[in-house]
Amino acid sequence: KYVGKALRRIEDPKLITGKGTFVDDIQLPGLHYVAFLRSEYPHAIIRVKRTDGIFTGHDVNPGKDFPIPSNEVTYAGQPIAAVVARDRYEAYDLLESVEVEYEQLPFETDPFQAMENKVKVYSKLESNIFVKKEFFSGEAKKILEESPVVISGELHNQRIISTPMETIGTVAWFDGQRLNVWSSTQSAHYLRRNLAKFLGIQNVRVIQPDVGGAFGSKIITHPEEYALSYLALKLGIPLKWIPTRREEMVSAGHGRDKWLRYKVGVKRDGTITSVVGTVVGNLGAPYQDANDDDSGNVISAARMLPGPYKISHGYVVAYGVNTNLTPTTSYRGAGRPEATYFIESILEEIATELNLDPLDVRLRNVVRPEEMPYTNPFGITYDTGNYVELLNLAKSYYEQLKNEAKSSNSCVGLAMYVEITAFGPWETARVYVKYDGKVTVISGTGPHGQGDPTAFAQLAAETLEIPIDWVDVRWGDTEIIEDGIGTWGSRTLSIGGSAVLMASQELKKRLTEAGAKALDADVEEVIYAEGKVTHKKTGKSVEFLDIVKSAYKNGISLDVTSVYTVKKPTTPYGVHMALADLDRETGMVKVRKYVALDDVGNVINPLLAEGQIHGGSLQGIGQALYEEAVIKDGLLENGNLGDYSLATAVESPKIVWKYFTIGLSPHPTGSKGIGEAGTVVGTPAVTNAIVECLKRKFDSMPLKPERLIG
Ligand code: MCN
Ligand code: MO
Repeated sequence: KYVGKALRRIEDPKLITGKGTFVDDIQLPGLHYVAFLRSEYPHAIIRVKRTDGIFTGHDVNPGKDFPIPSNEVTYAGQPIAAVVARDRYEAYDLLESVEVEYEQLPFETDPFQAMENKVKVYSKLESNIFVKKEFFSGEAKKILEESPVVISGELHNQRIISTPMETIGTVAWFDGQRLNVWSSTQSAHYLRRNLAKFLGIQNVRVIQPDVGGAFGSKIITHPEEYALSYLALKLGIPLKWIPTRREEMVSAGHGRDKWLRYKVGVKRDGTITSVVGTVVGNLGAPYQDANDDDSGNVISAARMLPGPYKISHGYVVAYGVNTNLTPTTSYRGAGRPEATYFIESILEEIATELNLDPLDVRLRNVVRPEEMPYTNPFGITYDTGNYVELLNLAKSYYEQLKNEAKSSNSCVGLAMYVEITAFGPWETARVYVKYDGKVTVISGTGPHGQGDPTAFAQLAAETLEIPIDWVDVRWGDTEIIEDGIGTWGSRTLSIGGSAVLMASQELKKRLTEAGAKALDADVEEVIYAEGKVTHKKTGKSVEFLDIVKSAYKNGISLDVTSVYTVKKPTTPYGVHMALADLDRETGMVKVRKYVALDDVGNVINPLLAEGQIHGGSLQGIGQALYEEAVIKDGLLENGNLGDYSLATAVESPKIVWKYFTIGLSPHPTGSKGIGEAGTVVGTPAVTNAIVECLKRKFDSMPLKPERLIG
């Protein structure tokens, strides 16, 4: 009744009437404000003069350069001292009085140079190479040599900046017994674990208030969050920290910045025979939380390089390298957009070189349905789906877009993807009914704009066969559910939702038991339907509220917590197409129309899923055409929203979304993730359109107007 319906979000009325509570709305008696002084240089030894109200690395973690440096800074924008004041204006005024001496050191921002270790980006590192991993199968190098056609080159998926509407920010208050933390985060539980470990105390409560987006940048615990919590514990007064947009852009959400050097063997008919590649990720400065996170994405970019194509011979080596730039973290798609941009640019190059139709080249190479589940040469298993069928379904849309393109200044780009979503290790859900008959669903995840709470309500209402407005959904507080993982990797609906489903099913059992008690019958003699329990023989029934009363009277607990453990992630896939108009005189590109076809298994709420495709694809378009972190001499030059161009509603094309449920996921919801699909594939769909127009390849993005003329 509810699952599969395009319901509007239950969380919206509060948010769109301005009644949300974001971290900056938190007020506490005696609240003080913290601001951070930030390094002006990419690499230097610092000496900060310690005076009243100014806290340095020596105060927070003496002798260590974590979470804020005592001695050595490794990127411009790194927090180096904190000031505490009565309000935000006083805090920023106070910052100006802090005296810092910098002794500049040689710095390196290029990852290939950094790999040579001539300049150590941090004096305590043994090597700038944070991680190196190789993956291979078959005889990639030999087959490559024997291939009739070899294409080769370098591609850069540029550094971009995650820019949610709300910046990061934290309030922390030690009440004498417990440290209470409110943070604009993607996971209250994860932040609690990190803070408890760093501070060496157990009694930490973290609350995720309403969050205005994150896109991956609020997964890790940021240095300021550690430092602020430490100061709150030490000073015993409530502290608030909210960065300015510029501070956020120099320090918080850098992502991507991954390179591929490749050689690909191809037959004349477009069949790929071998892929040999080196993937290098510029991780930026040493910061364990960020480097652990994004080096995983470098490896994922390497292992997903084959895309949905059957490539038996492959060799790839992946490096995650430290430099003197802002540390990178997960940014929507996290490794899969890079892999997809790499392989889809390569397929476009094959089509151009061999004069083949882009859709035909893909059809020739995709994994066949009879080969599913398929394990790619780098060990990633694609579970379910039919890539051939989806490409065939895409044909008519592709032809139609080409017809709409008409002139040679309008071109259609096509890109396909397979990605991995719904990561483990597990997720929790708690579902309970109070005496008033209201059903509360609590999730251990941390949705922050995606709409999962509405889907959770749909799953619970459908399982319990009750009206959806009896269901209340809550999340983002470590006190209301024992533990949790969080929201990232498009896992929330599939994994968090599966936990909700399990808990709701168990609750239904208990309600049935309570209903039977009320009817003086055995459980076998009754059935539960539409929120009522009915005696099969007598036809007598009890209403929901009376079932609940019977449960309380008979000591049957209606409070269920379930943990759903993930055995494997799952692999959604799709084909996206962009119709772009190129003004050959000015080089301006306008994406006029965008068609997205996705198979994400069961779709629980098509409206929510479509919203994800709209936002995600527009971000994908933004990376192709507009976004880049411009860095000169180790300093970010466009760290503000005037200079950093994001795609807005004005740049948005008409987006058409169709979904096909061909391959179910192994999770109880049958769903695969869709939260990142648009950014995974949107970028190459657009760059490929421009390659179609200009018949020349590009090795980096964004495709700015000045690069497209002449
Ligand atoms: N959905 C569905 N059926 C499916 C899959 C999803 O109905 N088969 C719905 C879900 O109910 C949910 C939405 O689509 O409302 C996305 O669900 P899911 O794919 O599980 O992704 P997550 O909720 O885990 O979201 C995480 C993902 C990530 S990793 C980033 S980054 C990202 C994204 O979501 N950041 C976002 N989308 C964002 N959207 C907003 N508004 N803000 C962000 O910061
Ligand atoms: Mo994410």
